[in-house]
Amino acid sequence: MRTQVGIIGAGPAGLFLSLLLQRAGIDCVVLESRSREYVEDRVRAGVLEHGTVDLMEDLGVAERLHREGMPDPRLDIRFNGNVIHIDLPVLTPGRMVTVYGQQEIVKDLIAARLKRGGSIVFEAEATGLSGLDTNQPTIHFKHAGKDETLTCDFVAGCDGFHGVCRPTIPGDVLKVYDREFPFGWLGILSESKPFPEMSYANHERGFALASRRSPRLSRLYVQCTPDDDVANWPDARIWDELHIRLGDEGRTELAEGRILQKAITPCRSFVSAPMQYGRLYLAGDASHIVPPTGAKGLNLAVTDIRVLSRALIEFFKSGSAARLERYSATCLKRIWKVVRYSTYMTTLLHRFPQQSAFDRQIQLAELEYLLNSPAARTTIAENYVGLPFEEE
Ligand code: FAS
Ligand code: PHB
Repeated sequence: MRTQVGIIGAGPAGLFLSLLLQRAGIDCVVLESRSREYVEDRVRAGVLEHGTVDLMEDLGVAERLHREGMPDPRLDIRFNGNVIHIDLPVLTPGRMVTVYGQQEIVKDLIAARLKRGGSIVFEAEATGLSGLDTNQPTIHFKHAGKDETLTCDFVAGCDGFHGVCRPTIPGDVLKVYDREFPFGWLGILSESKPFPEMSYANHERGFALASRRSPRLSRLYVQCTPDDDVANWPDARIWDELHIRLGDEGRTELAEGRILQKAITPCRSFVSAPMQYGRLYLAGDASHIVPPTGAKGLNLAVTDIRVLSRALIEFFKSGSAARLERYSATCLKRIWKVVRYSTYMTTLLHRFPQQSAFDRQIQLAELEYLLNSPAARTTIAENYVGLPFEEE
């Protein structure tokens, strides 16, 4: 097989890239190791920044998003009986976020890609790359029990944190920045009336979050140990901890319901640089992950793709490689600001096992400061809705 851009991974990064390149008349092929059903059922992120919604509108794939997505003007932070209200349109005039499940975005993007005649090869697992230092790199992959190759002008590594692309960059070239937090998130999807607001909680027993996917579907999280197992979390224990940590001891606020999905996600900040090597360009989780506290993983993948698609289109249209050469530097400036924000929110809201009494007082003082300072709340708001996109 041959194409101009070989895209590994049909997550948000790979799918958005395929639609942007296709619209510019650039031939690309998406290779995805899992089945279509699997990727469309994978429950993950849920909060879309303004910029992500704008991109979906720009690509003409936002019709269902506007019908089923939920514009979210506010987030609450609960601690010690207090509630910090962060009103997004007040603090960042005219801006807010939209709640819409990542799996719904993936469905919309796959449908659009296929309807527009683009190709996605499902159950095609990339096993390696060769020729990255030439202008004809090759992706080696397995499909239908056969060893196949895809030769291209460029490879887009959109294969997530456990993909094959990042490890292709030599160890003496790739620098890794890594912080594993001493806790994870147990996330559930439940058939229950959601909380009216996006509600985060810092509680003595640990962090909790009440989010949603629809007026009848709740997305709820509790902090757990990093090596925890869902088997340790029967439904009753999950609901008990959610009621307590969200300050609903009277059990009058949080509605319970049938739990449809349970999974544990580690909390980790990870950045790898550079995000390019020869004709390979990494985007999204293939290059970086952030703790889910800031609701940024998906949105950061999208901003990488905005930069990469623009650079590739410029190359194919004008022959200029200027944007490609500075791709990594351009993305990393924003990535580190988002990692900073996600790390700040994670440090603010979780109970750290080794937390000293001093650190606990600092954490509570930070929360009190947010409670009483519009300026402090504005800094959270402007990061939460999404920092301005500094077009290069
Ligand atoms: P993805 O991981 O989404 O996509 C990579 C794709 O590449 C996958 O479909 C994979 O099957 C495929 N692939 C991997 N190796 C391959 C190979 N060798 N060949 C072919 N294909 C291959 N973010 C939030 O903002 N909020 C959340 O609540 C949240 N929860 C999360 C929960 C979990 C369990 C995980 C893992 C992540 C979560 N995230 C969350 C982050 C998540 O949303 C990512 O940021 C987002 O999926 C990034 O998109 P991609 O970069 O496209 O990577
Ligand atoms: C979600 O709805 O999945 C969600 C919301 C806010 C976060 C993380 C995840 O910070």
